[in-house]
Amino acid sequence: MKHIMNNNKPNDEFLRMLPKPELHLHLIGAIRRSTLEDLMRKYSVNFPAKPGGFIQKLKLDKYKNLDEAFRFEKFEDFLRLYILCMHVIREPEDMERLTGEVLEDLRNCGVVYVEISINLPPDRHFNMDSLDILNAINKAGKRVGEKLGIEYRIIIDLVRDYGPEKSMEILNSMAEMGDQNIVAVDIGGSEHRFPPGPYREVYKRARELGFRTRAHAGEAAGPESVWGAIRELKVDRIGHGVRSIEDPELIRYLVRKQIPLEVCPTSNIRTGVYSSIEEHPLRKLFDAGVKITLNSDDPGLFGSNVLGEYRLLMDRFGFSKDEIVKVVKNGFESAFIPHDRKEYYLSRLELVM
Ligand code: ES4
Ligand code: ZN
Repeated sequence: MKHIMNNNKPNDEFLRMLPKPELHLHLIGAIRRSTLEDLMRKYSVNFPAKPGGFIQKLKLDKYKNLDEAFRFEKFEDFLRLYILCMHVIREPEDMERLTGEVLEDLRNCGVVYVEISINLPPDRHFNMDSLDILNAINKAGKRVGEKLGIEYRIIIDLVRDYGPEKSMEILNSMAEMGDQNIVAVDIGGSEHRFPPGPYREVYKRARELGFRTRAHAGEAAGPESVWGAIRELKVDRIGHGVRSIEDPELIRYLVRKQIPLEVCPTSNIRTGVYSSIEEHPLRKLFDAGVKITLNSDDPGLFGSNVLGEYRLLMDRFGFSKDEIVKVVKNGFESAFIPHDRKEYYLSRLELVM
């Protein structure tokens, strides 16, 4: 009679114990606040801004202190804070520390598999080139991942603001770097200013090189951006995609093809895509049969974490246990790993049910 006793109402312990995937996480945006402060001290990047200094160049000088900068309400202001973080990750040891801490924080939320996004700068970034960055991530990733029991892969964000030519250069350099645990490419950055179309050849080349693909779309721009990612770039997954809800034909297409959306509700509130959780279309997307996955995007900068996103499913979107498990399964099924690895994670889920 277990199934009668067993209600379908989730609780915190259930959410924590579920072995979860995280498919949409920017490594830089996952930085701990305390680590950002440490690194700012290390490199003497301080508020208030000095004339001609970096804080001013980045237009962060309208803030008196870091607290104020963390209260961004617009995507542009968020990106400025993101660039400040990049600016104080200068040495391989900074990158290793960041990676180790991020994996530790994820594991504490019950994440067992993560795809980490990172952008490779077009030029040397202080004391690191692209290979130094990847080596640092893989060094910490291997060590901490094995110790804590969390598997990771890397997604390279080609950043639309760099333009397709620069992106193609970065992509071609990736082909020469040997095995770096990279599974896919992405275009993040300013979606509203850079539509996907011009990236068609970059994505074609990425597939030829054996990479899987996703694009940020339907976050800062509307359904046409998602259509572009699908038709022009032929992506495997959509980063965000929530604004697909504005086009019923697109919703039917996403359902029929089961194209995964990487939904990040807290991110959408913090960057102003929706003004409240009540307005967020997550529940509508799920009920329509869209294959949604749940992710945290930039938890360090949003002051959130993956577990908090699952709490939103439970407390604010009214998801049952079964519905939450469906979202977790969607994530493992959509991961850029071989079929047998997916089966492994799906079977681990069975054990906690
Ligand atoms: C993004 Cl770094 C980052 N975080 C959240 N949303 C994004 N869209 C494009 N880049
Ligand atoms: Zn993102």
